[in-house]
Amino acid sequence: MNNPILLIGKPGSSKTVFLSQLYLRLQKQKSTLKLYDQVPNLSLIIDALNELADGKEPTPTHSEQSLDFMLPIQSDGQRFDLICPEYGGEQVNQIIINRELDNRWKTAVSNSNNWLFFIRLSEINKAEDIADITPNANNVTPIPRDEDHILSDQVFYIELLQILLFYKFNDYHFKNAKVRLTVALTCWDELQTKDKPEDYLKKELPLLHSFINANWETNNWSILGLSAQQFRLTDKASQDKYAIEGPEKFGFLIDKDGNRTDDITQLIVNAVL
Ligand SMILES: Nc1nc2c(ncn2[C@@H]2O[C@H](COP(=O)(O)OP(=O)(O)OP(=O)(O)O)[C@@H](O)[C@H]2O)c(=O)[nH]1
Ligand SMILES: [Mg+2]
Repeated sequence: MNNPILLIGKPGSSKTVFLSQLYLRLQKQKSTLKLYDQVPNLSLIIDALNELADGKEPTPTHSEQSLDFMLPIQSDGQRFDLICPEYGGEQVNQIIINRELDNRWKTAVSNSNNWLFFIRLSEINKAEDIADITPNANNVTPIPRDEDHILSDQVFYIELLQILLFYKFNDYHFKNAKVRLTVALTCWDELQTKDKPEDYLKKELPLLHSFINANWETNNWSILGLSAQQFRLTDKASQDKYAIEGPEKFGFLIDKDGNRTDDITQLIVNAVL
């Protein structure tokens, strides 16, 4: 049985690290989910697997790459083939620039009722808040020109969801019960918070939280924290930990109640209908 998950995330949002760590967890049998067969297209993540095993951060995925990564998964005796695209996140930026999906994305959106939405909150840009500007007669802030206009990430994510919902023929009269939406706040280790993931999103991106809450059935969406890598691999001590103990020893998930588990495959359990 095929069970396509649409993984949606901007560049640098941890897509490749997550798919690599997910594969390693499954392969080393360190999770509730298991593989029931060989993974057919491992070449898609082989460079990232090698880099992580050497304690190096993976190279960004080529923006042209857009291929499906398939994992034959077994859960409680049930088998399903998880299909998840591995692509350069620059494509997501292009969706917002062009306000449309190319054919591959159209097919992916129409085939999947499980959307896994990656947001790296440590890297978001926020719109300038007028309340933060102190008027000063000697230093008048120039009025921004049109070409200076940049979407805040919060608006970016809402626009993106609206575009995806448009191609899913969403009827805004009803709350969404068809597409299961799982928001993963990635690189959770960088946030240094004890908040529950939903509380944190509400604090950081309140409009996005309201948009999702207003448009999805309560039991059809959730927010989790994900740290697929657990820490940056920029210093020698961290690199050595990866190289000596193995990447699969690291990474964790924060469930919606704020509890931590090392079994990051639970994100898939949560994301699949
Ligand atoms: N601290 C920390 N860094 C992470 C984590 N996951 C990924 N990173 C780092 O963030 C950067 C981006 O991660 P990738 O997995 O390549 O992101 P991506 O979404 O595949 O990016 P593109 O391929 O450009 O679309 C890399 O330098 C990773 O090492 C994490 O959980 N914690
Ligand atoms: Mg990538």
